[in-house]
Amino acid sequence: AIADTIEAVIDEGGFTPALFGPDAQDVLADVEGVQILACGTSYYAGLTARYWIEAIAGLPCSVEIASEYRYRAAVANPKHLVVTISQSGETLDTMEALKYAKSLGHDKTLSICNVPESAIPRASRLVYYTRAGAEIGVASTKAFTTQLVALFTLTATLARLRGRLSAEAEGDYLDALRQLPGSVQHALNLEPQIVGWSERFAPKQHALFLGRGVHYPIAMEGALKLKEISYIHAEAYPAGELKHGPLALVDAEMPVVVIAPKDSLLEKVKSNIQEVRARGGEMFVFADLDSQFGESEQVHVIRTPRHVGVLSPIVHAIPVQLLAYHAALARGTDVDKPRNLAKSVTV
Ligand code: F1P
Repeated sequence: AIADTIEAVIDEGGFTPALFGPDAQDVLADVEGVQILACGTSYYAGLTARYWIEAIAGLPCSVEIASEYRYRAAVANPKHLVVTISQSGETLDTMEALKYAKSLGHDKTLSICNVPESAIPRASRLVYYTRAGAEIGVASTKAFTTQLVALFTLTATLARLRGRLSAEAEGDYLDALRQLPGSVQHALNLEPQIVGWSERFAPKQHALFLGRGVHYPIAMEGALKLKEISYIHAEAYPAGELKHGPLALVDAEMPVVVIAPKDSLLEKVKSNIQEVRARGGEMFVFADLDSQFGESEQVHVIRTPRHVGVLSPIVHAIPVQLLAYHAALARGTDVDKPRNLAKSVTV
């Protein structure tokens, strides 16, 4: 699915507005900020993109849960691009948020969606269809990774339009995208090890997920997937927030999943791991091949692929989703049709 999305970028010859529709040059050229609106997993894709949009495109970006946005007296800047993200394109809260944004005077609207001609893209000026194929299960999984590729593409396109993307940087990002399917395949190949972990999760009632920086939203995605399909109560925290409360929950019965690739925050994450360890917590660490981690009785490590830089959250989404999937299988829940959830939340 990711390879198809990337191929489209490469076919267009790089990060050009044409990827977002015929009107895109006009709409995107003078964008001064980005407002992202989405629910659930799509919201976490937006939170991930915020790190990219601020750092690479140099634009202010806010991300809001769509079901809340319309209850605020939001101050609209019509030069801000409103990006809705929705796998189904029919989520009512996201649609209502889009309508509210338009009523405030927002005219620059982009829908990132997986279902052609669904309601949200029809109501948007620009559309980017992710090529994830049909999501079989109710919980959004492969749509998430393709949403992230789409959002990275948007970021690089905005950066280029703003003169912030050198030819060299563009080449590097395209290379990174080309290599992404291989890294994702490597992450998928970790499945047997993840099955081993999932058996330890299955009897648990609760779990914590920790990440820092751009990997914090991936921790949130891991926690949501675990809740949605295995019904294990899970919460995600930025690792630095642990000492401000959640550490009180840590004991031998609370598995702690940590996303710890070799980025500039790794040393801080390692010290958070020590905090958990000192409280007798059992840790399950996803660490890429470049980050040094010693295993112990309390610290289990799965090595994700070599660090892929800015695209690292895309690679780390795979193992946390697989962990939820196998924990659900081990508990005997219906992974495709979780209780109380609908494929498109239209109420
Ligand atoms: C949003 C969403 C999914 C979640 C579940 C319920 O859907 O919250 O992320 O996994 O399926 O709906 P969408 O707007 O992305 O279609």
